[in-house]
Amino acid sequence: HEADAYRTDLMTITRFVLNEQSKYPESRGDFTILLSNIVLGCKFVCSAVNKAGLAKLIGLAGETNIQGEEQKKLDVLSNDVFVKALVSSGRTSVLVSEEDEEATFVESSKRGKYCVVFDPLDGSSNIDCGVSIGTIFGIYTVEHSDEPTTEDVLKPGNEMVAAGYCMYGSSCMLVLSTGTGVHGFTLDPSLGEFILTHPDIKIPNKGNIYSVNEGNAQNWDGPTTKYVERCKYPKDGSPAKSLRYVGSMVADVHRTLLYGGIFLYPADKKSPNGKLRVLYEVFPMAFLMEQAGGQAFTGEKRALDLVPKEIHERSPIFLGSYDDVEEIKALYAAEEEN
Ligand code: P6P
Repeated sequence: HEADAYRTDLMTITRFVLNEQSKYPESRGDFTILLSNIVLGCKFVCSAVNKAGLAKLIGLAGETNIQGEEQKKLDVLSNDVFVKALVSSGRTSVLVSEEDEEATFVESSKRGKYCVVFDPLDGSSNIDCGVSIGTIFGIYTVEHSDEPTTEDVLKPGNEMVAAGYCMYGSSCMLVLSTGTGVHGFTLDPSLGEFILTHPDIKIPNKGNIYSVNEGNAQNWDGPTTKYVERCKYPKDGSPAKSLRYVGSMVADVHRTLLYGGIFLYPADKKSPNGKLRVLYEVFPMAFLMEQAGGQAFTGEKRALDLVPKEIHERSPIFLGSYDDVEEIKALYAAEEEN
């Protein structure tokens, strides 16, 4: 019977990307190779994250491995895996990681045409309490400059060619856009393959969830304060919004993408540029939101139009359902006028 037969038409992420690649006859498959190395990194981190709690319980953490190296913290380990996978792919020139103060410039024999900016394990402070965490990445192409420099990555998000995240939660889910919509793939651990489970994700135009750290409310500026007030005490008789805040960006953004609503990390008096990093948190999530029919705003402009000056620069961010972000844009515009 068809019903109980195994699904034989498995759309794996590799097959999906190859299908995309076939749309560009001149493509030499570089992106497919790059992505397969990012996918390898995600599978490794998924496995390590799922063992983390266990390791702690049975005291594996803190032991030294055969090289006599101290058991590394999960985010350092994740970073090492991604850097090594990306360099050995032979398809990258510059890497920027949340974990590394300086950019990584790939030596010439292994250099390729992509620059990857990533947070290998965002929200890692949440690991010990079992909250979902994630890897976030964005991909630029680099013009063939003889020596790569940070100029190759200090580019506006609107020049990114792809972006995505992998969430390590109840299941391991990779959400990716290469510029033709947003697609979700779920890891089938028995196959070790990411299978297309959420083709062409579209965010609802309006949601009834707002997601912000209310603990910072005393430091917010006028427009954010007004917007959150409206979420809680709507003037137009509509129901108040629900507050959902995990405190792990990938988890909060993933819920916003699937259920709709708005995620806010505003500027505040303590952090005038907010907390989230432009290159490897704001840009990739803004890219995905726009590809899914939503939008992302910094309080001043479209997030993807920001031009970062340094690789770990921060920016305020308001992203999610198109209509919800429109509302806060109007409040900031009104503030501009007076
Ligand atoms: P706060 C996690 O540390 C993180 O970088 C993001 O994943 C998350 O959205 C944000 O910080 C949470 O910050 O100040 O609300 O704890």
